[in-house]
Amino acid sequence: MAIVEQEPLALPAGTGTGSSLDRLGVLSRPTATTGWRSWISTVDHKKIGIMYGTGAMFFFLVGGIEALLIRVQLAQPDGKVLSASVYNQVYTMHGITMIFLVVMPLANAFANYLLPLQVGARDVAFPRLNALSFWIWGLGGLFLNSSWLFGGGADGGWFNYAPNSGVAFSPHHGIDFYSVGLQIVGIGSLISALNLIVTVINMRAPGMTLFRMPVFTWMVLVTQFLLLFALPVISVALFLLMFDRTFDANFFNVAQGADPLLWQHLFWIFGHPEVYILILPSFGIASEVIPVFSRKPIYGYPFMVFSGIAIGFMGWGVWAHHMFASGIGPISVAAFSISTMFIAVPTGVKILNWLATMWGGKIRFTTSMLFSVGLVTMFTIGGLSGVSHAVSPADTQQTDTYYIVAHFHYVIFGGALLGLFSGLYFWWPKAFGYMLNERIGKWHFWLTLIGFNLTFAPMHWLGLQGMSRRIVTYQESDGFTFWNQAATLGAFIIALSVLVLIYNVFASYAKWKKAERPNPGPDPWDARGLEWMVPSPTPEHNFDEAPVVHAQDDFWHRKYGEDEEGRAVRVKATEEVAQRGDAKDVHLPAPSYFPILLAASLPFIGYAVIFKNLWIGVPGVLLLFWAVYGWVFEPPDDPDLPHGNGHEEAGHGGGSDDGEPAQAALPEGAEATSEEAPVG
Ligand code: HEM
Ligand SMILES: [Cu+2]
Repeated sequence: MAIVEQEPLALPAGTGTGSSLDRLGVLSRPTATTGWRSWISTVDHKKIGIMYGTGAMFFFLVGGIEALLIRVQLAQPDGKVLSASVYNQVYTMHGITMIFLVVMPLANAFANYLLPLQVGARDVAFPRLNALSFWIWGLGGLFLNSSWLFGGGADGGWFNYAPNSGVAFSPHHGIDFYSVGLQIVGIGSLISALNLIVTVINMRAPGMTLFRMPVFTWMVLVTQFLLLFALPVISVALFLLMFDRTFDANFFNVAQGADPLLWQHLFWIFGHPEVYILILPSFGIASEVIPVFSRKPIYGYPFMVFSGIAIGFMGWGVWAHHMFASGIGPISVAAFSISTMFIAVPTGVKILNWLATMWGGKIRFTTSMLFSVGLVTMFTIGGLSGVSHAVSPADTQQTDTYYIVAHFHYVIFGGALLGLFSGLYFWWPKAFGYMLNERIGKWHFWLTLIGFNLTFAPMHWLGLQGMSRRIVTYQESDGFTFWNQAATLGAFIIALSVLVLIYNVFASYAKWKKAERPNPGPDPWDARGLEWMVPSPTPEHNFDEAPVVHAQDDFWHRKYGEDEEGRAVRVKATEEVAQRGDAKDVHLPAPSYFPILLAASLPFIGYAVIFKNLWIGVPGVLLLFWAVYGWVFEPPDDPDLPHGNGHEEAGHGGGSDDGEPAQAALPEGAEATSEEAPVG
């Protein structure tokens, strides 16, 4: 079948001719620009980012309710709220949901929305693939949670060690949904990772050299490479587990000579880089927020970037610190103990650089800044307990106790999630055109911080006193009651803080609407990145003209010069350097239904595998072929839609590392600020 480049091929008969399918508007090009059709057919990175965020917040509520159930069960000795088997399912699904369906997609929400803007691009490299990765993630997450409707969730913990994960010990389908569902979700993350990597490499604006990119963009880039290499490892492990459970293979069956440690190695070769996949984007967010609210450039930009890259590399050499008590032998234990201690160095560099950025700065404690400071302090506590795990004899005491549960909640919740909340308050006006209320925001912050520490701090000493993790209950005589009740109270304070956040979103929107939608302007925080150069909310086409970049923090340098003492002096008003966002006929990738259709085929195939029923798979396979067929024949951009607002002329989309813009046309009247001037 010959594919003629560029020329849209004649669409199959019946499309665009009023046939029933056309009346459904499925095969013909979606033209809706508002309403649900515009969302399910969008290929706009900003809308996709907002959908990732909304989906992740939905799953945060699901994972949060599971966390409250855990805490209610453990609030008193001999608890009877949940049975042991349901308890196993609840903490397992809580862990899986919070990691794969909350923190990862929330970070991806920011990456999708911001990365093209921060590098000065119109969109990501492959807009339809981007939509596909979102729908695969979203439908994969629902598929995974649908296990609750088919006998219950996975119950072997979020890392489901073999042989516990075998049918012999977990006969219901929960772990089948885990092995198939995470493979589906993984496909979405992999496609997204490729897309974002190609966007950074190929789509940077003229002059946006790699070492002029914001730290957030760098941390997202490192994260995508970690995803690119880590996801295939867990996919292989899940594939083997699926075969063991569904097709009676023996990859982890001891009786057939297999070694269950294979699963642990495969899981943690993925699992440890996974923790950096969770934290690096939040590190990037803090590196954007702290300079803006300290009114100083990030301290040690190259060190910030290289320490992130170093963490990305070193993260591959520490996985067996999760297996110190699994019998891997003293040599391996010693080696992984040392490598784990080393990884504290680049992490420490980041913490020191954030403190040095704040040092001597004019600090504004906005809600966003408070959450970033929260990240720095809570993550440091988590990092320190992490170093204590690296001391393998001590870890033999700590492993599988609540000391570990405390540790990873301080780094993932205290680090990653607080960082993501910081980003939420920082970029909310850019995405939605109104500010979140700062007073309510500060309530959200303090309730979160107090609830968080009341929940997880006691777990350090509960663990050292011998309270194992994953126990459904304990006896009065164990002496764990008081601090478990404190932890449960803390969990409910966290729940209250989440309600305050939701209230803030709706109350701020209602107040803004009532005030006839006053616009916060392109740069409400007086910030530094290119994303603040375009109006709020960001126009669909992002930039009117390709921004030509001359320095790191280029937008800041357009606004501020430097006096003799090196102090920042305003040289231009924001209105003079910001883009108006009113360009017409901009060349935009066209919406499409085929990404969601293709994604929708995967759960069918998943159910067919789990229930070993090919009939269930038939609609999935048909949908898959139809979607691929439609996708191939659908021109990526509709000839009827407006084209060419001069972006092609400006060589938009092709970053060039020599800093020389290919065919750049600087905006009317704009003059570049002095090259490379480090303005404070
Ligand atoms: C919202 C407040 C939260 C509370 C009250 C909470 C509470 C808990 C508790 C008590 C456990 C231990 C269960 C056990 O071992 O029996 C647990 C496990 C876990 N939590 Fe959370 N958590 C919360 C948020 C989070 C967040 C935000 C994340 C990650 C992003 C997370 C990730 C995990 C993981 C991975 C596990 C391990 C599950 C397993 O043992 O397989 N949690 N959580
Ligand atoms: Cu680890």
